[in-house]
Amino acid sequence: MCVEASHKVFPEWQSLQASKVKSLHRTAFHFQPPKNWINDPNAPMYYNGIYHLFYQYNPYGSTWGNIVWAHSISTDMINWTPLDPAIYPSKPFDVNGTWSGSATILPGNKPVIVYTGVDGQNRQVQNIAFPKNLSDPFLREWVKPDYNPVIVADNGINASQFRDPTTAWLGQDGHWRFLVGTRRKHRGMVLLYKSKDFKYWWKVQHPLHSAAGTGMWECPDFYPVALEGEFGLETSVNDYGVKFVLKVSLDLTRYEYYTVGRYFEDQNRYVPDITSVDNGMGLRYDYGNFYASKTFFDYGKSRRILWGWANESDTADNDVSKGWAGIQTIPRKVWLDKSGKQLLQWPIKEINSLRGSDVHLRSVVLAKGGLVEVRPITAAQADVEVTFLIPNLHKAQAFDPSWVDPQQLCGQMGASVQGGIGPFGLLTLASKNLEEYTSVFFRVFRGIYKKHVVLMCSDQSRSSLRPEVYKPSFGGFVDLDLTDGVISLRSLIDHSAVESFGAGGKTCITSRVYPTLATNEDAHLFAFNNGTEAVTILKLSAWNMNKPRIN
Ligand code: DQQ
Repeated sequence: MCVEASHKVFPEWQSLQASKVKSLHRTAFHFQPPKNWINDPNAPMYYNGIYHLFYQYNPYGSTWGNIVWAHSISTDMINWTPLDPAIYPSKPFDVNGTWSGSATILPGNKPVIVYTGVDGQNRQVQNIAFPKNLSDPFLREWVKPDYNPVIVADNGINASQFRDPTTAWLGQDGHWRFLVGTRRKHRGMVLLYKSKDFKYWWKVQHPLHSAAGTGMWECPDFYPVALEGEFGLETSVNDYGVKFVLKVSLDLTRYEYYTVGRYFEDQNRYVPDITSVDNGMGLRYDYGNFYASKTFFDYGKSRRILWGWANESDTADNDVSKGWAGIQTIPRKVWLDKSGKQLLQWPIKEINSLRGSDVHLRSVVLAKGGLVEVRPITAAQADVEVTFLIPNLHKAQAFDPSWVDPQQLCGQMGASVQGGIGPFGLLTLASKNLEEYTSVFFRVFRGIYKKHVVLMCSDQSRSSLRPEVYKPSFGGFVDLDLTDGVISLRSLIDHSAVESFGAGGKTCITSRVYPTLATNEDAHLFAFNNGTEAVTILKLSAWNMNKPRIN
């Protein structure tokens, strides 16, 4: 086994087709192709009324390898139609790989893709591709001009660590710009390239931004967010009413981090706000299984949409035997929180169109040890929204300031470890007698520097009776003013995926799990409280989710 572009390569498996695709644990309303391996979402875009999603895909097996850009289209980002791969190795400048990249809509309404090619000498280079026929509404075929590559690694850049161009933006000076991820020794960074014509590119002397000790920055994303309101901004907007977000996918940890800050275009620098931790330990879009994400500006609905890849938590030989691996998370709208310190994320509203029959609870008190089954519902394929009220906030246990790692804390204090206020939340994908469940819950502590510290966990440790599965207890803190004692949780449950949104999308966690008992009709959903203090379910609504047409 070796590692390439951070993906484990199993040479003996990368072209091994499963004889039959196993449907157990396949998701119903998440984006998946019918079989094989997928990873990063690429070049998502909205063009003339159609959403395009490209993604890294292995046409020959369910581990990473033989990567092409698979292509699907949609009018609602819920139902998807597959097309033939749009970009695949075919030229000297990408003969060894067509890796991740992004789309830009050029003036005159002309889309262009910039992607990383791996050339004949295994160097990572940046290439561009245009639609062959702009009057084809589906943009099926893409042409790579012979003047590619448009960027090669110059002296001082490690050509095997030089990839994943961002969407380009147009500066005040009329020059295009995009970023490419790289590292110098252990310093992760994004290099800034400029062009007048999108063909000839030159590198700005210094990186737009870098951080010591963070290693290779994969799949960077850089975009403006409005200081007020939930609407999104086109990537070239840069005025007094905006801040900027820089997101990087850290190859070292396989987690993603973002900062919120200012972009000084004339100095070619991005400076994170002092409230944004900038050392690879700061804010994350998602504290669970979520990587290589990318946003795009949806011209149709003036919002910014985030796609992320949720890999399997299963072993590679199980991926091979089930014949598929990887899903894309539900597209999320992203915007800046009122505090200006973090983003908020929420599943696109189109997902609500899949909601079928429903069940509602109101004003249910969950005393210490309380457990309420939410039924009748197809708990393996559901959308749940719940609002809790914590009446006795003063009973919260003290927070120890040495608890800096939320994931570690969730690992030590699972759903079965009694607390003061919490753990309370949901047991998703639960078997009838609770041999299996994925718990998504909160704990509230009394803080020192702030009134309350809220911890959110998505705990996979009891998710499956199968011992070989990776079962972390993911966790993140929720920056919430709890004075009214109200906190909300939404979970999208889809057979092997549990995507959860705490406090209106302040903290999000995606889990991939493989129950053996809690499958299909045998899956259950519970609300629970394992704190000494009672909490009240002010309102809970759960819906069966219908299955859209996906690929
Ligand atoms: N996946 C791609 C690379 C990228 C990595 C290769 C991130 O371009 O750096 O499949 O998952």
